[in-house]
Amino acid sequence: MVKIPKSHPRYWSLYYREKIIEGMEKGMTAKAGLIAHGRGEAFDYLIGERTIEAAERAMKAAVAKLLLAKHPVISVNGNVAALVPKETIELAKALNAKLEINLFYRTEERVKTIAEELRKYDPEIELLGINPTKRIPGLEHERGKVDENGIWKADVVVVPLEDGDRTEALVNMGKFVITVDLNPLSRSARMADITIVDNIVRAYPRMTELAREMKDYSRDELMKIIEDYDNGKTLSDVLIHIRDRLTKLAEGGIWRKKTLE
Ligand code: PTJ
Repeated sequence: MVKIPKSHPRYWSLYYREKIIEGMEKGMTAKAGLIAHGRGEAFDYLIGERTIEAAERAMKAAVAKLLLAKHPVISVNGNVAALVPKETIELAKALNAKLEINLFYRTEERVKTIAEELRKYDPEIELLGINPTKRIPGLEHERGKVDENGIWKADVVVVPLEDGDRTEALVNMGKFVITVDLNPLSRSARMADITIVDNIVRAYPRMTELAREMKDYSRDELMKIIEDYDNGKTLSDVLIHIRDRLTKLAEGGIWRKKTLE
């Protein structure tokens, strides 16, 4: 990994970019994952590279739903394994959720490499999706393979940084789908039951904090949070946030003022 000086004004952005490149070089992240990351970066710029109120609201509803779930599963893909391996394990533990490696561009080699990466952070962690025997109806080829004890059986599934097709197929299977996606306009964002429009590097640690806080809430309190939640409003609020932010920037002037001589 290229060493980036901490003093660099874009340190964190470059740091995670290097993580994704490293993930690809290790054989975890798909080449298309680099493109997906760039798209995420662009939306993060528009949002302001921070967790906005609409995302916080969505995270709270997601955590409430996951705490109430009978069989919650968190899906792991190549981008997630490169960016937040440790944080994914922490979140699964805080929620008592299972982890399933589920890849869009599935190869057995990638599954194995991702499992090895995750086990660096917890050698005992249970990982599903290694030998999946079930298939998501309507999804062709490798990407539809799921674990009988994982996504197949799950009532609530977290599918971050996901392709819209698979999100839709999971919704059609009757799953409650939670996604983390920086693009509020993506098919995944619009298909999911709860959409967290935030960078996964910020969202997962915050969700873990929320899970630890909310695990003592009563069933009624958790149900109320879910009932009051409106995903359509969340997505609208994100778009309004971007619009207002861009208007403010355009009116205030963001360019370096320079006198031409
Ligand atoms: O590892 P695989 O084989 O399962 O493949 C993973 C990718 C990401 C290549 C695959 O799922 C894919 O093609 O996804 P899409 O359709 O490009 O969607 C990924 C979405 O994640 C895009 O809408 C991005 O804006 C968003 N995204 C990218 N990086 C982040 C992100 N959202 C949150 N946090 C990020 N760091």
